[in-house]
Amino acid sequence: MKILLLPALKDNYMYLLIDEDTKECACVDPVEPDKVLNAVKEQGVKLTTVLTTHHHWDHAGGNKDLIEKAAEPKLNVFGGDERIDGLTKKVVHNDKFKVGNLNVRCLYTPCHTTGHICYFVTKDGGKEPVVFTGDTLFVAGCGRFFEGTPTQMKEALIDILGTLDPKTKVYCGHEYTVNNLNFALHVEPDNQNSQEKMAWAKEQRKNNLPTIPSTIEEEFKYNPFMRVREAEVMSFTRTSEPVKTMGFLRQTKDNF
Ligand code: GBP
Ligand code: ZN
Repeated sequence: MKILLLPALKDNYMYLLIDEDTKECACVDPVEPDKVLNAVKEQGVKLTTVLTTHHHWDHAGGNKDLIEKAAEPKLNVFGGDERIDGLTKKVVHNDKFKVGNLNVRCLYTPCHTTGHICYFVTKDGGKEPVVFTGDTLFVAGCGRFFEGTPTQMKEALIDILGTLDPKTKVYCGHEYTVNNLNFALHVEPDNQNSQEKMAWAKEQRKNNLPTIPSTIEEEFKYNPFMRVREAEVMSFTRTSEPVKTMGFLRQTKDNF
């Protein structure tokens, strides 16, 4: 399994997911189709699949153009929302399919939008799995709750993404890490993991490098939205209830 990170627009990330055995590949949220097709050509791989995390234009807005421009006559376009351009297969929670020899499992994580899907990818006998989290989970943060509730985001982050193999690599939809850590340190000023991640993230950005991927294990150490069960975070939100904590954190960050 090889993953290529392709920056797009101001702070979006697209990805190429390549199965090195078969040279088949998928792209995630190809908002800038020309960049994706150039990378496909350069890698000498065959693009068969589009994985769309959600319908927002900065993620799904390139689908139509890509379908027209792609060499493969029939790209499979997966997603969990009828509002996604070019959708050929609407998926639901735990739907499974293959990209070459790679196994993809769909994780339904509504909240940022009602049809948001994360894609969990493994290789039989392979190393650590990966998950493409779109605008549900960011490094050190999460997406705004445009179409959902604190209960839904708690389920998405804790019960679904949080129960994946801790070594799972997290590939998210935007480069928001430094901003997110600013907020994380507002919530937990003494969290050494957040302090260290901030120093590293600032250095990466200074050198024009991405802060992606992280891992699920790492997110539990500094992401306040993944830490809604921790005493330190609940003391900031003044409740002992994870869902209420989630709601309070989101509201606070929306106004931060
Ligand atoms: C920052 O730089 O950290 N304040 C952000 C950027 C995702 S994009 C602005 C922002 O609000 N980004 C969105 C988000 O969820 N951020 C998490 C956060 O602020 O903690 N989008 O482009 C956004 O989803 C969009 C597109 C929104 C179409 C609505 C529609 Br309709
Ligand atoms: Zn979005």
